Amino acid sequence: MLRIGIVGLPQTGKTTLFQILTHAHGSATGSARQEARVGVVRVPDARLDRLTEMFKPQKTVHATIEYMDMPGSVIELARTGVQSQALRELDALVHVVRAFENEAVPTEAGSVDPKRDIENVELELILSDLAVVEKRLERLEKDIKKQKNPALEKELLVLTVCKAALEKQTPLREVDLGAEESKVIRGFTFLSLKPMLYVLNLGEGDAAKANLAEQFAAKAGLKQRLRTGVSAICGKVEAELSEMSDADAAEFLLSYGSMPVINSWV
Ligand SMILES: Nc1nc2c(ncn2[C@@H]2O[C@H](COP(=O)(O)OP(=O)(O)O)[C@@H](O)[C@H]2O)c(=O)[nH]1
Ligand SMILES: [Mg+2]
Repeated sequence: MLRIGIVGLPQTGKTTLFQILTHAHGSATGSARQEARVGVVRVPDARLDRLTEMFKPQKTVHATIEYMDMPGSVIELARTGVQSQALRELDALVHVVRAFENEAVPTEAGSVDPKRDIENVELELILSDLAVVEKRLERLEKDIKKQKNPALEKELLVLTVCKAALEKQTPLREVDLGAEESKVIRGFTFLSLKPMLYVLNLGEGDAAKANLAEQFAAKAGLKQRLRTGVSAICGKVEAELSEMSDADAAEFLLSYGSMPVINSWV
């Protein structure tokens, strides 16, 4: 099962997105403050439906995804040893980036600036990995001096490449390591190595602007990055939609003049 962590700064819409994806109910700011909430969803798959129809098996097993609503600030999580463990266990990250203005919902930095937030969080993931790499390299150099060992030398080589990338502030997910090299570093569960999907959480006024995610991705230099995707939603509209019947949802959508579900992958 794929484990995907919904991360970001406080008050960006993480819990809202979690609730949309998992249809979980309850207060967005309630008891889920301290611990990550977990929701398992079945992945819709038209091919599987067709096969089930054709073969009528006793049981149909969908692929599942586990979403974790990671509370608080991902920066704090990445900085704290014990808590970063929860991040390390994830297969991929969804970074919810606040793009909606709402004075009633304060932002941590005092203003809405998606590009800044993305860069700050990325830097934190990179610094966390760099600390791990430096510590391991120190140890490796000592061990290799004592005794020649091809496996350790290989590890040294790969980690040196990683260190150089991290020092240039390049996340490891964007480093094109070979299969064998990737295997060497798998055990470190580096944070900046995890595939990343940025989800821009737009204001209601922007809900109908279908190409906003793409424009933003281009401006923020996020296009054509390895293992990186950009998408946009309007959390508030989506949250309302997910509570409605299909008929009500269709009517509600019409009032927006177009589909508020903005989904652009780059
Ligand atoms: N205006 C507006 N408010 C939103 C949107 N998404 C979330 N919010 C509000 O922002 C607040 C924080 O959302 P929440 O999902 O709890 O953020 P979290 O702290 O990242 O989990 C809540 O009051 C939400 O109703 C949005 O797209 N537009
Ligand atoms: Mg939350």
